[in-house]
Amino acid sequence: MQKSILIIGASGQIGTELTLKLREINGKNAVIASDIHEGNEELMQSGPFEFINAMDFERILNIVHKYRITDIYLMAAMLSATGEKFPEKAWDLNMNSLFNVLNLAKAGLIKKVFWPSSIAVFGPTTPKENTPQNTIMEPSTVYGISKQTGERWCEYYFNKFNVDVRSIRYPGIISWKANPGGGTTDYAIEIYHKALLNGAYNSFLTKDSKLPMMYIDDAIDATIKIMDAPPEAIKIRSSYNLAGMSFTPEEVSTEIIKHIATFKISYNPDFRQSIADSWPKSIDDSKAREDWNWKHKIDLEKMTKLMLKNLSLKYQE
Ligand code: AKB
Repeated sequence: MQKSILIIGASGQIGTELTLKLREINGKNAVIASDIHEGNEELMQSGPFEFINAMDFERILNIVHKYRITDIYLMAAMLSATGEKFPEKAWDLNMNSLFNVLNLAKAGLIKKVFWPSSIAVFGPTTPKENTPQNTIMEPSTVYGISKQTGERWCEYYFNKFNVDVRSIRYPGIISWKANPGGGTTDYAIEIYHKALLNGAYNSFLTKDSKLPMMYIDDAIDATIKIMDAPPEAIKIRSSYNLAGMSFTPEEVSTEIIKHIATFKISYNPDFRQSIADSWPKSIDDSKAREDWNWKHKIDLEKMTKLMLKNLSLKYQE
């Protein structure tokens, strides 16, 4: 059967690059982008686009019929920092959108679902270094609570209804094509923009706030790998730990100084500090490596080169 993919939340940070990559692999007409607002020019010109509110079941159903969709990637979510400002909205969006898609799969209308979870499922009582796949999970943000609950529902739909849902716990994702939206790890993107634009950055996390992070190319690669794996290889149906690198604001700054010698960083922690403090510092992702052959490629040094090169070209346009 021909694959026909729907990306919900395609105009966002990860959705944009995921759509572009899936179109490169499957052909532009096999990948339908959708969101509540238009994406950047590259996304909008690369193939079909539909307006979809992820909470509107009838609208999603309509698009599933229209394009005979087989696979859905649900990338719409309210992230950790914005979620703390709008807790009920975050809960409604993050949970209802997931039920909409899981129920389509339960009804046999689509074949496969990708739903991202996050390191936010962990909390202050979780072991911080090399956080295991199975461990104490007491998230303290609305976003984290919604992702942990979502993981339980994914596993439940797989066990009870045989829904082929696959998920990974994204660390902070660093990218340059589309802006991030309301996360705690967003400092690690802003810092590159400000380094190029102002030569200085005022960090909202302290200098030693170490967090798990990943360059976008690795995140997209992992997403496509888990979706392409044979069903029997996917032994975890809640969500897989996934790791690339871990670093602090001070370490990114040291790396940037290798390229922009005059770069200066200052620290002015805000409400996002307590979110960062509740999350792991590093992640054990050996299960993903064993089960579906996951390998990351990009470290802090390579990522810094890529971010500065691509953003300077973007700013010259
Ligand atoms: C956030 O900071 O909220 C996200 C995440 C780690 O899921 N980037």
